[in-house]
Formats: sequence, structure tokens, C-alpha cells
Amino acid sequence: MRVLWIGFGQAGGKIANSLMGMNRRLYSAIAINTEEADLSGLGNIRQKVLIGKYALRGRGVGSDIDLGASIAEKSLAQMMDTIDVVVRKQDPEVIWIAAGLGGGSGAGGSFVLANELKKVYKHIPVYGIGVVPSVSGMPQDKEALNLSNTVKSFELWSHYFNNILLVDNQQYERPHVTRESVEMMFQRVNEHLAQTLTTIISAGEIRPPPQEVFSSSEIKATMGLIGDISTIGYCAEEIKIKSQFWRNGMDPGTHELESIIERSVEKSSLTFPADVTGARSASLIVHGRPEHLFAQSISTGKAKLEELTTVGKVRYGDYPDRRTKYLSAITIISGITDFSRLDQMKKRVQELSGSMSTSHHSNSDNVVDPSIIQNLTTRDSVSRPIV
Ligand SMILES: Nc1nc2c(ncn2[C@@H]2O[C@H](COP(=O)(O)OP(=O)(O)OP(=O)(O)O)[C@@H](O)[C@H]2O)c(=O)[nH]1
Ligand SMILES: [Mg+2]
Repeated sequence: MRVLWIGFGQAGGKIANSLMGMNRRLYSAIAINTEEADLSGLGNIRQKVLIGKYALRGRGVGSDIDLGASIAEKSLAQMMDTIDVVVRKQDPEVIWIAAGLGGGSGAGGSFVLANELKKVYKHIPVYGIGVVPSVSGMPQDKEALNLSNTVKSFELWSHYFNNILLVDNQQYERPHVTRESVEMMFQRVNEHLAQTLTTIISAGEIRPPPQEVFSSSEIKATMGLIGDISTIGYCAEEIKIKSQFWRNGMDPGTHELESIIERSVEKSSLTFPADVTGARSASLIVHGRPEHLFAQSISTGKAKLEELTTVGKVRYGDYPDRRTKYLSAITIISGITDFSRLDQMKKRVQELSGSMSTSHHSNSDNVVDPSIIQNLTTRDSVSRPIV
């Protein structure tokens, strides 16, 4: 599937940059930011758009969503000029905007841009990747700002995208590893996400085609058009390689594969933690050496996923790969109904705004300029199928 990645803000730019490093044939990418310095580090992306240059002098919006949204609104023509050139040249099947929900530029700008993209390219679905921040170790005022931004931008985003994939940095924390810096952890999240998405997106492109091809139309059918929220599960085991007897690893049998498939939807395996029961759709991709892709285990594993998610028919594709050292299952779950993680964040924001009511740092009282929202179309436009 040909994808145009748009990285908005710092987190989004770095994610798009990691993705661009994975497959230059299928991908194109554009980075957008209000902060000049953050654009310069993105070595894999050639198309960069600095917005709000005169108002902000290339120094960013400092976590202010409202300002992020209003700068984006004023910069639509500038962004669309660059996007249009890439769309004409690459003819992407989907446009996917990545951004951190806890910041200002990406969180505030992405939904404004998504709305415009849907109006202009009626036949191209527009998906989001929303990064949920981890706040461990943050001072309280910063925590409050990150969390209130997340809650607010998620609400705003949910009206404008055809689908939002949530990626929670907290899922990738390793409390026992003390030597990893925040930057290194971000990098690990970005690379893991880029790898997982690339496996899904390129599964249908391998030649000769596998038994069960996972095509672009199946990805699009899983994601839908009605603004579903999705999470992706991943579980992998290192396999034993006979010529490398000194390395660890297992010799996978049918039982191991079933277990890998089942564990891919455990809460701890998901990009965003949720109870997957009640989801609207799901797809499974099994990646491994051809001799390990046991049809019987896949069908048992798939049945297990149908039971766990209550999705009637889980879509499926193989990704045979003779050189891989792993056997892995990736499961996309779309239309999740459990948002307890975000509810907890809301509670925490209230708690913090109570305890900080005397300070001036609370950001919870500013709202996006209503005129911006009025100019954008409402959720109805999301539920109308794109033909
Ligand atoms: N996974 C991941 N998360 C990141 C990365 N960089 C930042 N974040 C997270 O994303 C949140 C949003 O931050 P940014 O992306 O820096 O915000 P921005 O869109 O640039 O907005 P402003 O800097 O406020 O203008 C941060 O609080 C972090 O939690 C990254 O490279 N990867
Ligand atoms: Mg920034």
C-alpha cells in the first residue's frame, strides 16, 4: 500500500522519519512543524514545511494546542501546496498523519489539516497516529499540561479522522532499565511502531505472493472510515536457527504459534492498552519463515481472536520471510470501546488542577478558538462513506 506519512510536530516528525527509513518504494513523507530546529534533524525526509514562521520565529508554540490549531488554520495553503505536489507524484492510497497528543503543534495542527485533506482528496482516507504521553517522573505542572492536552486533542481529533491509531508511550516503559534516556525510549517506540506498521503495509506486496495476501483493501476495510479508534498488538518469539547453535531460541510447533497469536492481543502487547472485547474489526498478520506458518495453528489462533474481540470475521494475511529470526503475530484491532486509560487521565487532570488551583500553570481552561471549529466540518462528515 502506498502511504503518504505526514509527521506533525516533534513526535510526529520523528515517527514519520523512522517510517521513511523502512520502505522508500511504498512511502513518501512530509514533516510539518512550528519549530525550525526539530525539522532539521529529520534525515530521511526531504519535504519539510515550517509554519507560523513570522508569528513564532521558528521557535514553536510551547504546548499550546489552541495556538497550534490557529497557526495550522492560517498555514493551510502553505501545507497543501507541498502535499499536493507529493500526492500528484506518488498517488498515495492513504494519508496518515502522526503527532503527539500531549504537545501543541502536532496535537492542535493535525486535526485542522486532516479536515482539509478530507475535503480536497475525497477518495483518500486520512488516518491519524496519536501518541499518548508517558508522564512518569514529570513535575506536576508539566504532567497536568501533557495530560490535559492529550484529553483535549483526542476529543478534537476524534471528529476529523477516518481512523486514529493510538500509541501509548507508557506501554513501552521499562522500569527496570535505568540507563535508558527519554530520547532513547522515544527512539525505541518510533522504530518499533515503524517496523510493525511496515510489516502490515508491505505484507501484500511481497513477491511471489503468499497463500493469503493481505492487500491494501483489507487494511482499509479494517481501519474503516467512520473515525474508529485502533490499537495494534504485537507478539514475537526468537526462533532457533540450526546453523547458529550457540544462540537461544525455540523451535516453533503448532502450539507455540497459537500462543503467539493469542498473546498479541494481551493488554501489555498493544500500542494502546484496552480490553479488546467489542471491537468493530480486526486483522491478523503472521510473519515468519515459511515452514513455521502452520495453517492449522493460524486458523485456531484466528478463531481465538474472534472469540476474544467478538469480531465476526478476523481478516488474515501471511508474511513469509526466509531470513527472519522471529515468528511473530501482529493484530490490528479497530473500533475499540475501552478508553479507561484516557478516563484515568481525565481524573488525574482534575486531581492536579485541584491541587494546583493557586498556580498559574494550568492550561485546562483555554479552549480552541470556536471560529476554527466552526469552519471545520463535524463528525457527520466522517461517517459519510468516501466513494
Ligand atoms: N513516541 C514518541 N513520543 C514522543 C517523541 N517526541 C515527543 N514525544 C511525546 O509527544 C509529546 C508531544 O510532544 P511534541 O511532539 O514534542 O509536541 P509538538 O507537536 O512538537 O508541539 P510543541 O512542541 O508544543 O509545539 C511529548 O510530551 C512526548 O510525550 C518521539 O520521538 N516519540
Ligand atoms: Mg515541538
